[in-house]
Amino acid sequence: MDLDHIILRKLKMTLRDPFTTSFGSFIDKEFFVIELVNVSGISGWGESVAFSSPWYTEETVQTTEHMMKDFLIPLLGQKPIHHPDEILERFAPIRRNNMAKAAIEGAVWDLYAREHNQPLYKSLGGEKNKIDVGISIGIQSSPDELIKKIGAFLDQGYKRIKIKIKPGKDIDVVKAVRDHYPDVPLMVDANSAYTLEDSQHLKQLDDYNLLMIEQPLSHDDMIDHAVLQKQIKTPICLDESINSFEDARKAIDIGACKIINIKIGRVGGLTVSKKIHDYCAKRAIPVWCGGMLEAGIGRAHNIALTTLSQFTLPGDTAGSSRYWTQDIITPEVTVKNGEIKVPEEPGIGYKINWDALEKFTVSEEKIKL
Ligand code: OSB
Ligand code: MG
Repeated sequence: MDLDHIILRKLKMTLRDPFTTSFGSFIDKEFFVIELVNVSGISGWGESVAFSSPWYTEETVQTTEHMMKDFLIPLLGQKPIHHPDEILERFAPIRRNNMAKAAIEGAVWDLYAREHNQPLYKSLGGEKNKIDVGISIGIQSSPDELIKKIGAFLDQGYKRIKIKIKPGKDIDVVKAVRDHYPDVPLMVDANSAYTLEDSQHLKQLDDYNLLMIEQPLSHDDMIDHAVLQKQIKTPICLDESINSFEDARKAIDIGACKIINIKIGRVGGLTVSKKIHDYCAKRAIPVWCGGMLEAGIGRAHNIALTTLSQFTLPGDTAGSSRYWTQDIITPEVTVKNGEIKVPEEPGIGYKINWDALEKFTVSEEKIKL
């Protein structure tokens, strides 16, 4: 790959509705769109997923910028790259900062696929031409409000419902939803809001036939998750705790989870996502693709990843219109009968909507490689 330059665009977009988790609410989203251009003028696209505040992981929009500009882009330009898999090792001297790494690596993958005139999902070894999708719904003001929202998303065809929980908004909410929708594939996500002292409380969730409980305990406490999993029947799925291939291996080995949520940004890119996926396939651990309220470019990467065979559960990759009044890609991502059709065009398979990209760009910088 003959790289020429990289353009970092910082965008600001506003969600259609606030999204509330146990750790805070989102309405505005700032992030970077990475355009990596080769000497022939072909562009590959990546999107950073860190939020403005370090609530979900320690990274932020600002740390992403610092890492990309001062460390990762210089490493990228240091010597030639033949295949995107080399990026993981190239960036390894930089500790963590996985979302910054993944943003750049995503652009390298897209460019690689475009240079080979093939869709990104095929470059990754994906096998599906459509993917099953679910929806993640934030904490609502009342169970009635939540039940209404769920109804609307079920009408749109989403194949599983994930609801956010936190202490004080958990068992009663799940009970109300279950009473109303006895058979809907349902799961909960606590975003680390509990401790092991809550294990008897969480055990009550076993009565509601949930697909899983996502990240009940602390981001850095895999051991307690293993203890909790022995006490509850509901499968634990880890999100925040899995930041590398080694985390996934260890979590499975000690029984800290039965399912893994793979987020490209959180684990540091598509190459490591694939490695985790392949390992989970060997260990018969189902995986699904998580979301970070992405705009179209990040969403397209999630779609491509989800085509790998062990993504056997519907993920959080909803359609563009669930988040935005206007997305930065064309066509926008649409969901029909709970499925997204995987695009067959080269690279991420969607075109950049330049009007939207320019409208949402707040700053732009070109860096020669
Ligand atoms: O835990 O998966 C999470 C959104 C922001 C931060 C963390 C999470 C989420 C979601 C929504 O659940 C995923 C999406 O729809 O993109
Ligand atoms: Mg989660």
